[in-house]
Amino acid sequence: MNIKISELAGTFFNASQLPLDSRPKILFFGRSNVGKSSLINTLLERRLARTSSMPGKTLSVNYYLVDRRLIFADLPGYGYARVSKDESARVRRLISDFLARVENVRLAALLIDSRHGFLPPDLDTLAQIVEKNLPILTILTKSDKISFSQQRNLIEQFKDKYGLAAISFSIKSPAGKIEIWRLIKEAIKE
Ligand SMILES: Nc1nc2c(ncn2[C@@H]2O[C@H](COP(=O)(O)OP(=O)(O)OP(=O)(O)O)[C@@H](O)[C@H]2O)c(=O)[nH]1
Ligand SMILES: [Mg+2]
Repeated sequence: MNIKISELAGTFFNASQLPLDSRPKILFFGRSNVGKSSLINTLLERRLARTSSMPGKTLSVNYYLVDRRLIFADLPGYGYARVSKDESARVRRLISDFLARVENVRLAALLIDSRHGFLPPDLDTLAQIVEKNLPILTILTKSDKISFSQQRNLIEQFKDKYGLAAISFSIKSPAGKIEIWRLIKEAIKE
């Protein structure tokens, strides 16, 4: 995929700022620090989304416009124990208000850390995505941190236990990126 243009197209801290927007969208959900912004940067081949080794970097919904026609929505990370209760509740509310309002979602990518698997807040997010009937793709991030056979087992487990298609991804290897782009293209076909 040759991306010609990508740019930050909006930053929203609360539901009242969310625009009505009918352009096709790919959403990126996941716990704080799971690698959402890093994945977006890898896909766009640019350091557009800010990343950090400190969890809680992205606290807003950020829209990236890709080739003038597709929106990548980088969602704030949830489940980080060290943010205040108020902040954590604000993030959860922002995500659920966003889900209630967002239009034309072509794919909801749910990122899960390969080392930790599903944790309770992920199941909560999964339930929200399922309730909205959105097409879902589970992406097992940081796959460089586990072995090849562990990756395979995890993918099997996601299929058997949750009925979810999952793929492994690492910012250190191009294989996952090619596959994710293939799935995105498939999802945005008219
Ligand atoms: N080893 C390894 N580290 C990664 C990978 N992806 C992301 N990281 C690192 O994990 C940290 C968090 O990455 P981010 O992309 O900022 O995570 P995020 O999900 O956007 O986090 P929040 O914005 O806090 O929700 C950074 O230090 C990244 O460099 C990966 O595939 N492998
Ligand atoms: Mg982020």
